[in-house]
Amino acid sequence: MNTIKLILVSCSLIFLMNKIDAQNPIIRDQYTADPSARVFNGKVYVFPSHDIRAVEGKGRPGWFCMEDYHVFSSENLTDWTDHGVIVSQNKVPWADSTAYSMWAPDCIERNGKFYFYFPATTNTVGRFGRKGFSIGVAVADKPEGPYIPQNENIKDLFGIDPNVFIDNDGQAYLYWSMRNIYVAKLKENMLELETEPEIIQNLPEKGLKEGPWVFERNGIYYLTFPHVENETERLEYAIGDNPLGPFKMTGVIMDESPGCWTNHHSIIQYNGQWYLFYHQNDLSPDFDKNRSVRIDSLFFNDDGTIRKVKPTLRGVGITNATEKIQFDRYSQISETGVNVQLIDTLDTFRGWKTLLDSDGAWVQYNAVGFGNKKLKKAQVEVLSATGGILQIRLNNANGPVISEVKIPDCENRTTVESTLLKFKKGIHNLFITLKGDEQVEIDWVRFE
Ligand code: FUB
Repeated sequence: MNTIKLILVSCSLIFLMNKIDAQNPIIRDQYTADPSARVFNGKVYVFPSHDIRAVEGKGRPGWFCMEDYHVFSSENLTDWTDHGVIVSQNKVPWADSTAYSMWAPDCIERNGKFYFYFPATTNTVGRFGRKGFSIGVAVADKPEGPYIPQNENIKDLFGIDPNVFIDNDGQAYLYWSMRNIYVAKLKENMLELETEPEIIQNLPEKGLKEGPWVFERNGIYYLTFPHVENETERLEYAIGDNPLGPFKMTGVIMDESPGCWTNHHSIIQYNGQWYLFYHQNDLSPDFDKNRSVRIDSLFFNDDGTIRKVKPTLRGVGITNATEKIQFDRYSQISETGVNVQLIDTLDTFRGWKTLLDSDGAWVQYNAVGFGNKKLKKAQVEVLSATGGILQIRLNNANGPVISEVKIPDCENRTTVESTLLKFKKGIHNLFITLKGDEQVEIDWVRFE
């Protein structure tokens, strides 16, 4: 390989291995939806759909538009690596490469191979006399790929939202949806159905059901899925003692979210904690078919039922004090005097800013890791036409002040430094409070 080629390959690898640090949403440089999370080799991998904006000639404007899949990985649920495109519609022999319909996927490991299941519109006319959704598989030796799509979709399967579950006895099951939720056993090769598809019974009859996700915990099989009980999708679950059912409707995991009609999720346990991966439309407030993946912690009651998860902006994971702490992804805010807005509504990928404008207004941001090495300064990226005073506090809105930041009047975004009055090692919940009634816009805070 000559030098220029080598430089080009290295540059594209750096691009593909893009590192993203995050709270919620966890990926902020592109739209992501329908997250299927898996633990492979001690890391969490997320296989989402990849929403893009449809334009004339590329997808159907106003509708879902997806042409490929990326995979992301993380060891700390905070820093995410984008491994780039793993499957795209023009590389799948059986898929219509003009359909932009690569909807919710899933991936599973078996005997050292990684099986990536994805729906797409077929390029041939099916049993309903038209092209329709089916599910196919792409296989890889590593979770990051390369994935090789099979030549054919799974025979006799019409539907979307594949989910695979392998039981303790080694039997694999494929679940999917098409108004109802279906299940069939998979053959040992993971590529073909072993049994006839069956509709799972005893689920709500009215309202769309889709996006199944099945897991087992302490002998209970959980069938979890989005369902439209009222206006938009909420996450519900049923339990049973067999992967084929019968299942009994048991409860709601997450209520309907305002602004985003769909929700689609997965549930995993990682390092002893359970997590719910789901999506909302944080980066596209005006169009809910450009979605973004979020994570929040999930907890069980002693009887095995699932406690309802409240969606948060803070999400999960520890934020390192020396990295930019985005307070707009807050854990909590005061009842008045705080407003979170997009920095640029025309380029939502630039993120958000926090506006404080009344004395005592505060923003709480949990789980900041200060480590053991003494930090001496706070840096705050701000904008304020009048100037003002911010106080950074520990533990609560009246807790000890660890830094007082005097903001000069500035017309452009400015980084202001202040001394760290107290250093406490470990992980802390931080508060920023406004002293006085001046208006101050905060982009981020970090410590040195
Ligand atoms: O992403 C397209 C579709 O929206 C998914 O397949 C459904 O589960 C819903 O999230």
